[in-house]
This record gives sequence, structure tokens and C-alpha cells, in this order.
Amino acid sequence: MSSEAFVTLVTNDSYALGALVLAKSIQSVGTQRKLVALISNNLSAPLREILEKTFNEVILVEELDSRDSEHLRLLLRPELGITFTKINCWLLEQYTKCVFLDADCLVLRQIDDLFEREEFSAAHDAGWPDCFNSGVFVYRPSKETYTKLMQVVSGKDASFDGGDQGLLNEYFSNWRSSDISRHLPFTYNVTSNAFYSYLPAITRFRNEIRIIHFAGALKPWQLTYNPENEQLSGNLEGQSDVQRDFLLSWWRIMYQQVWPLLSTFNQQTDFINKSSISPQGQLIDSSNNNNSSNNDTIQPGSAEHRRAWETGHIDYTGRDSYSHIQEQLERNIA
Ligand code: UPG
Repeated sequence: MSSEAFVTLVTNDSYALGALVLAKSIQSVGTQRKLVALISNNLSAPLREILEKTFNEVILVEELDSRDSEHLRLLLRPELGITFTKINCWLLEQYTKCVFLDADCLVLRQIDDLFEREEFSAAHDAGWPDCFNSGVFVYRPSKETYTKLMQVVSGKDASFDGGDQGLLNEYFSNWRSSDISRHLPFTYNVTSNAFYSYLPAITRFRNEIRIIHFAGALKPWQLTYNPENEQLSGNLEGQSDVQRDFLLSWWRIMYQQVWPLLSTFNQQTDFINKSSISPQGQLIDSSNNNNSSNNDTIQPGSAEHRRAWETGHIDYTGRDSYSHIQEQLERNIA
């Protein structure tokens, strides 16, 4: 059992926030398996260190980019060529079986039973159900499979969508007609587009959902969250109430379990009050950033504070730190 693991991928600080919430969500529902994060060297040192404290193993891998602008344009996600990096997960031969989860997944109920499945198991993609979605899959690490995938990558038209999903659907094309046990129930990878296309089913099966996958351009960390009234703000246009509820679940973990790690970490370092982290996860050094250089002068609760928050200038280490917000809440309640 110890040679089985949940694996995710993180190539920048934004997705690191997702991975941290993902890890906390898995730990909250309980697991016997290890947690592994594959990272690239684009991560900032603080986020890398927090990942190392949260995951059992953090492994540096080479970034791999499809650079396939033509197909990625069709997908409307030009930035996703980097998801080819995911195939490094087959190199983890210290584990006999793994479950890969995208960093934008949130686990709501125990999912250790996924390890009873075999390679290659995945759930249908809501956009084209004859394809699987590559955000959640069961696989067996193998250098041989990795090498074969690398051979496909080096050929022409490796992926029909420019990302790993097109690549893996071609490589594991027998998934479509294979044994039904390789088809995971949709409740193990409920992607955001299902919220728009089949709301009655979401309502009917809501209590059975194991994994919410915030697939698509809007990621939870791009929103802002007000812990006082549990309001989310940002680009929420067209989001259903159910979708908002799941985004709130993500933010509760972010605020209660991840934010304190970010704050604590910064307080132990020299750059306290010099750095802040935007909701996009970018570390901002306020000593050479005009937008955040007035961190010290913004009064908590002022209109300027609200503007700074809404435009992403969040001072995780100072006025917006976990302990500071807690103090404010307690003052308001008293
Ligand atoms: N990722 C990074 N850095 C990036 C982009 C992605 O680490 O700059 C990782 C991360 O784990 C992320 C995953 O790759 O969750 C997939 O990227 P994401 O932006 O979350 O993709 P989706 O919006 O979920 O889009 C779909 C599929 C996804 C697949 C992707 C490309 O759901 O599983 O990887 O298309 O084919």
C-alpha cells in the first residue's frame, strides 16, 4: 500500500496553490496513500518549501511543452502545451500504482478505492464522452511507457488538442472500447462544464461526487474570498449556484488550511512585509513593485484596502495575514 501514491503536477506558483488545496482535501477525507507533487524549477522557493512540508515527496522534473499553437488555439487555451510535462508521472517507478490528479481538483469524499482499478482508468470527458478527461487517471509507473510516450511526443501531431489530454487519448485509444472497469464513474471527475450542461444531474448526484475538477480557464485561485461574509468576487459571470458552492468549498480549505501556511512561512523569513502573494500565486517583492509598495500605509478595512484586495494585491504576510484577519473577525464579533 505504501508503494501507491496520489500524484499531481505543478509548474508555477498559481497551480501550487491548487495543489496545496488538493493535498489538504485528500488528507481531510483520509487516505493510506502517499502524496507526490511533480514540480518544475519555475516555482518560487517559498511555495516549493510549503509543498515539501505538505506532500510526502516533491520531485523536480523537466518541463515539456508541446508548443503546438495550432491545436491549442482550437482548445482556446494557448498556455496548456506545458501539460505534456504530466507524462513524467510514468517515471515514478518507486510506486507500483498511482492516481494522477490535476492540481485544480478538489476531493470531497474518500477516493482510495481508485487503487483497485487498473491502468488505464479514467472518466469520460463531458465535452466529448468518447474521450477521457486526463485530470484524473489510474496508471502504473513504467519507464517503458514513458519512453513510448516520449516517442509519440517527438513525432508530428502528437496531440489533437495540443495538451496531454489529446496525447493520452491517442496513446490509450483502446480505453474507448476497453473493459468498462477502466471507465471511472463521472463522480470521480466532475468537470466544470457539467455545471452548465446538465444541472439537474448535478443536483441529483451531488451527494455522491468524490472529485470536483475546476477544468477550464477559470480557476478558484483567480477569485477573491471574503471570510467575513463568505462572498466570492471576480469573474463569476454565468456560474451556477452549485458551482459557487464548490468554489466556496475550495476557498474554505484555502483560507483555513493553506493561508496559515503561507503566512507562517513568511513570518519565519527575512522578507516579512516585503513580499506578498497575489491570488494568482505570484510572489511580489514589494521593494521593487510600485503597485504593492504602499502595503504598509493601506489601512485595514479602508476603501483602498478593498481595492487592493480586488485587484489582487493581497498582503498575505501583513494586513491580510491569517492571524490579522482572525483578530479583525474576533473584534467585529465582540
Ligand atoms: N499545469 C501546471 N502549470 C500550468 C498549466 C497546467 O502545472 O501552467 C498542470 C496542473 O496540474 C493543472 C494540469 O496541468 O491542473 C492541467 O492544466 P489545467 O489548466 O488545469 O487544464 P484543464 O483546464 O483542466 O484542461 C483540460 C483537462 C486537463 C488537461 C488539459 C490539457 O481537464 O486534464 O491536462 O486540458 O490537455
